[in-house]
Amino acid sequence: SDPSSSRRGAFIVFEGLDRCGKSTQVARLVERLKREGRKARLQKFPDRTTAIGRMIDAYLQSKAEMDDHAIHLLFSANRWECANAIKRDLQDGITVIADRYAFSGIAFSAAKGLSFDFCLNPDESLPLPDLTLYMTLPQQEASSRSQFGEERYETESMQSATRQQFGLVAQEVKNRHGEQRWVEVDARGTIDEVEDRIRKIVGDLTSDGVEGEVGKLWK
Ligand code: Z5A
Ligand code: MG
Repeated sequence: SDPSSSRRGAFIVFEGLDRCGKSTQVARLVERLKREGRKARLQKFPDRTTAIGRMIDAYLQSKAEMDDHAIHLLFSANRWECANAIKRDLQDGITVIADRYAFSGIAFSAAKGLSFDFCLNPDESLPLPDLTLYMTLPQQEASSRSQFGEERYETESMQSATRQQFGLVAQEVKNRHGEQRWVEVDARGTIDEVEDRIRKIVGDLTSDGVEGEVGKLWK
């Protein structure tokens, strides 16, 4: 029998502060996998196209105000409405690459002052990423990239508070789910240089798939 048939797609998440190049690299990775003949798809969070996503979009563009707890729960609900499709695709052998996920949810809301536990709980049992790539870039380099500062959280004080919270999130992932699930990527340099670093890190996961069930976040 073919051993590869029992393997599912990998669930890979890209995280990091603003303008570090997540969307650029996620698009490159999905394109490369497809070129190589693999099944892969992109999942953006927030997904601004759903009804909940449109409320989030209005909030981020400061066209709507919302209590901090309420917007936190909407970001989480936006992930839950996509969770079954992610699980089904992984079982069907599709590699799912997410542009942000629950870790942004915790880091940004905790940076505003909500309790870490409150921030973590609504995402409990969501599909567990097999690998999270946390892209790091010094703040001055991020601020100098195009369009920084257009949305609600794009201020230097918010970004530095969020950076601190991402450190706590990383620790939580490593403690609960193992060191290997959270890897830092240096996001400095050209787009090609960063792509190369990422290619080396994701190599086996995207070529061989993953054995076993999709895990549950924070369980
Ligand atoms: N948020 C939250 O609070 N709670 C949640 O649960 C979730 C999110 C999921 C919107 O997210 C906000 O929602 C975000 C977190 C919060 N707020 N903040 N801050 P978003 O993902 O929709 O944000 P975005 O508008 O897509 O921006 P971004 O993701 O921060 O940018 P990026 O994807 O990391 O960067 P990029 O678009 O790939 O690149 C930015 C620019 O730099 C662009 O012009 C590129 O061409 C350029 N670039 C990229 N790579 C390079 C290199 N290597 N060198 C030079 N220039 C480069
Ligand atoms: Mg982006």
